[in-house]
Amino acid sequence: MIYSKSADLFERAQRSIPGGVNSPVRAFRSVGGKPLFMARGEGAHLIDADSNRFIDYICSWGPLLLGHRCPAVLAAIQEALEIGTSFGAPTEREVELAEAIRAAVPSVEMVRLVNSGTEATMAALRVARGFTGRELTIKFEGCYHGHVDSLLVKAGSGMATLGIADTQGVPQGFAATTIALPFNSIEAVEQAFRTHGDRIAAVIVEPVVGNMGCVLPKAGFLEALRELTARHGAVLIFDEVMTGFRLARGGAQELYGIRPDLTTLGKVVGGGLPLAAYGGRADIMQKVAPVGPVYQAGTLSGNPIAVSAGLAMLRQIEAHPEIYATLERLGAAVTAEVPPGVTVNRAGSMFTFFFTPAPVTDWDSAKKADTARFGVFFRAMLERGVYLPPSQFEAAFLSAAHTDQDIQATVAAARDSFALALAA
Ligand code: HOZ
Repeated sequence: MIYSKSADLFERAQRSIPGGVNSPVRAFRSVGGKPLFMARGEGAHLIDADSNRFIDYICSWGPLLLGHRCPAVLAAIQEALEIGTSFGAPTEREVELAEAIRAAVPSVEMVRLVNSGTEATMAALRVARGFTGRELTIKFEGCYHGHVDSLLVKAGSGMATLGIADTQGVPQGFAATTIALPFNSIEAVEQAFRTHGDRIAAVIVEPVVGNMGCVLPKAGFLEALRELTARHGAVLIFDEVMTGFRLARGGAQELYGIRPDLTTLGKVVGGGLPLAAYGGRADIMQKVAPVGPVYQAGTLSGNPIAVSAGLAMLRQIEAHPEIYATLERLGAAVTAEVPPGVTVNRAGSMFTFFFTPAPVTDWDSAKKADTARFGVFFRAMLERGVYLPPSQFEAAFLSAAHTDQDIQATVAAARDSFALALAA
C-alpha cells in the first residue's frame, strides 16, 4: 500500500503537535512505521488520506459499537445542530440521557455527565474521598483510568506502550496516595486492607481490563473486591469506560453480577462524541455540588450535540438487544485460529492477541509478550487491510457493523501475519 499523503501529513503535524498526534498511542511508536491519517469511516471500515481501505478494529478506541456513521446517531446529531451547539444550561435531553443510563445500569442511581473518561475517573475518586473522608486509593498494575495525576502509577495504555514507568509532572504526594497491586490477586488486596484498611477511600478497577491488552478477571476476583470494600467501608469504583454498554447493555457489572458503588462510563455512552459520565449510589452522589461539598463542574458538560449522540446510541442498543449475541459470535470467529506461541484473550467484542505462549492474567504476564513480534504482526495486518490498535497493550474492538465477510478476510490476513511474526 502507498501511504504518502499520511507521511506528508505526519511530517507537517510534528511541526505543530507534540509527536504529531493528540494522544500518544496513535503515533505507532511501538509498532514501527508512521501513523495513518484518516479521511473517512464507513460502517466497519476506515479509508485513509491515500484512499486505502481498512477493516477497523480500533473503532475510535471503543465508542463505535455500531460502526462509523451509524445512521441513527448521525440523524440525532443533525437534529441537535438545529437548536444550537452549546447552552451552558440544562436541557431536557440531559435528563433523558441520565434516565437512559440509569435504566441500563441499575447500580447508577444518580449520574453526572462530563466530557471524557479521564474527567469521570478523576471526579469519581474525588467523590469517594469526600464521602469516606479518606485519601488512599487502590488501583491495579496495567489498568489505566485516564491521565488523572494520582492514577498514572503503574498505568497501562500509552504508558505501557511507551515503556514510561511513572510519568514526570505528577507530584510525589499525589502518587503516594495510590497503592498499585497486581490485577487478579485477592491476597494482595487483602494484605493492603489489613495494613491500611481505615485509610483506603476507594478501589478502582477495570472489571475487564482493556488497557494492558484485554485481560479477564479470574473467578472470584471481582466478588472479593466487592466483599472487601464493603467490609472496610471503602468505595468500589468500576471503571467501565471501555466495557460499559459494550460487554452487555449493563456493562461488565451486568455480565459478572456485581454491583459497584460508583461507575465511570465513557466511549459508547457518547455515541462517538466527547461525553462521559460517573454515577452510582445516591447517598454517595449526593455529596456532589451543588447538593454536597465535593466540587466538580464543566462548561461543556451535558453538551446538547454529544448528549443527542449518546442518547441515540443508547436507544439503538435498547432497541436491538440482539447485537450482543452478534458481537459474541463475531468475536469468537475472529479469534478462533491462533497458532502456538500466541495467547488470545477475549471478552465479547474486546480481544487481544498476545505474542506469548503463557496465559495473560495480569501486568507481569502481559509484559512478557514479545512486542517486536507484535510489531511485525501489526504491520503485516495493515498491509493486508486490517487496522488493529498499534500496541500490544491495547484491546481491539469489534462493532455490530462488522460482517462475516470482514471477519473471514481478517482471519485470512491473520494466518499470513502470524506466520511472518512468528518466523521473525
Ligand atoms: N488511551 C486510549 C485507549 N486506551 C487511547 C486513546 C487515543 O489514542 O485515542
